[in-house]
Amino acid sequence: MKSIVAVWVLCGALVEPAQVLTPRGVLLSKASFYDPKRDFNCLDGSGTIPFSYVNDDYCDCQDGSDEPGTAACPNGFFYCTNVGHTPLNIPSSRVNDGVCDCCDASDEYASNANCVDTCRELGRAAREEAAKQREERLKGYHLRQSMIEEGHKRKKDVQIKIEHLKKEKENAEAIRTEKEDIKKAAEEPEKLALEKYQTAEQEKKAVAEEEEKKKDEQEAREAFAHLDNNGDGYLTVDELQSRQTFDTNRDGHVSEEEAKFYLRQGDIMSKDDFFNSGWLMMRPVYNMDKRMFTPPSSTPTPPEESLTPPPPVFDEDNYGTEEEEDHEDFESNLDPEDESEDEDSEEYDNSEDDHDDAKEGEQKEEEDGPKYDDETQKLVDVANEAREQFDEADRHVRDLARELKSLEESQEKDYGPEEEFRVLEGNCFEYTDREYTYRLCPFDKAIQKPKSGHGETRLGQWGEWTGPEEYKYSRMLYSNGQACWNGPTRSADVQISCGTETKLIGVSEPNRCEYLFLLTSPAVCTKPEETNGDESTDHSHIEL
Ligand code: MAN
Repeated sequence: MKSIVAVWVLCGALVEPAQVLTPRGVLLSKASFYDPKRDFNCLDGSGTIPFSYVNDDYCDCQDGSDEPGTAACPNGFFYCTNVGHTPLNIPSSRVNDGVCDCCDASDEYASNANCVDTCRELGRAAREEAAKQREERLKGYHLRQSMIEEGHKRKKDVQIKIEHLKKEKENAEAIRTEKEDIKKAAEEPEKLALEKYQTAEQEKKAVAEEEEKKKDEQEAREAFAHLDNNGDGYLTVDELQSRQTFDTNRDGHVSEEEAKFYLRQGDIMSKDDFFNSGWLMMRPVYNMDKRMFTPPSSTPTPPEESLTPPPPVFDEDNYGTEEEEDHEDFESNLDPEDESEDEDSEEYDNSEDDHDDAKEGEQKEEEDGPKYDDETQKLVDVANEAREQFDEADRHVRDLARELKSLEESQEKDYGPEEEFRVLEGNCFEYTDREYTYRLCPFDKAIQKPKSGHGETRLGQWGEWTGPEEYKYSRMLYSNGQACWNGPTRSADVQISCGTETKLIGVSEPNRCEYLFLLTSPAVCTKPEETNGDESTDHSHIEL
């Protein structure tokens, strides 16, 4: 049943010094298991067969080890020696399948594929390519040595600069303390001299406030007398209902509810309550009411266009443009939220007022002469000069502190085990594809810029080394970039391979807003292994 097709291959060219015969397709290192004088033990121990069953085109062993030279076992492997090039392990199914897989043509010994042995040519080309790559790697490795040297030098220089800056900062701090003392000494007499001005100013202000208060009180008294129709010292619902100005919903008459609103929900309001709180509510509408009986100062405006509720009913002929202003006052009294808004806008207005005041002050000063007497002015000038000098000294200290901080931070960064990446700091590398130009500034940031259009997108800030444990310096992560619409923040993964130049050779976006940068750099070039001079005998095998 089993035809014995034990085909023997002479591998003398490869094996020194003793010549070994192996069945077809057997890996040289396993040749000793195939001894024609003994039964064959399947390599996985699944059985023992007569040696004549080896390569008989029938699969006996579970691991396919009895059929290294045929396609009989689905899980077997065929070994091509490929003399002159690299040996290869191919799946047994490729034996005699009409396709040349082994460059020495050994896998197609019984097919019509007419394969020819091209191992020597291919081997030569591969060796040339390998030599070229080795050369590049070596060149990169030497460049890496210079990067290391430069990195160490820079680290030392930065350290020297840090020490220098620390001293400079100490001096600057001492100067600042001096200037601060001078400033304090100058401000003391200035403060005393200005106090008398401030006191006069405050007194003037107090008088003005007092006058204003009196004016308000007088106004309130007059208003009360006016509203208190029967002069009994109380305001009543009836009395307010007789004043159209309290018709807040403009339905033509003042309802009891509207009147009570101004009486703080009561039926009656005493004079004291009116002065304490009632007047504050009534004043805006009352003043409006007053104006309605004053001849207009400008063309009347139709009510519907200019007013929003709750305005008073008014005499169209007497309606003036100031009404809106009063209406706002009215609303601010009714609605606490509006009040805060009004405060805001008042604040805003105040700043303008301040500005105007300052201008006015300047003008006034020009008109009235200098603000202070000679002696005070001198003290103010001396204090101003001292303040300026202190500010300058303080600025200097802060500038030095900033510079120092940035250098110290840079000193703490991980520029690789031998400082080999340090020289890349401060440089940027670009790559342009169809849509974008990408820029990588090592230890700083990664950027994306559309070719057409403006603006840059931050893809990430320098984060950390993320390579595998054995060589973590082969990968960098730039994280916390601009947020992706409806997605995560952008990030860039930078994978570094050996090259004679630090260069971006590709950028892609494998996942939305996650970018992959391919960077070559001598910084990752390791020393190539020494070759033994006979590259044709490279017998490492590759399993397909
Ligand atoms: C921009 C670019 C793209 C990114 C989209 C996500 O167009 O940053 O790379 O995929 O935003 O919306």
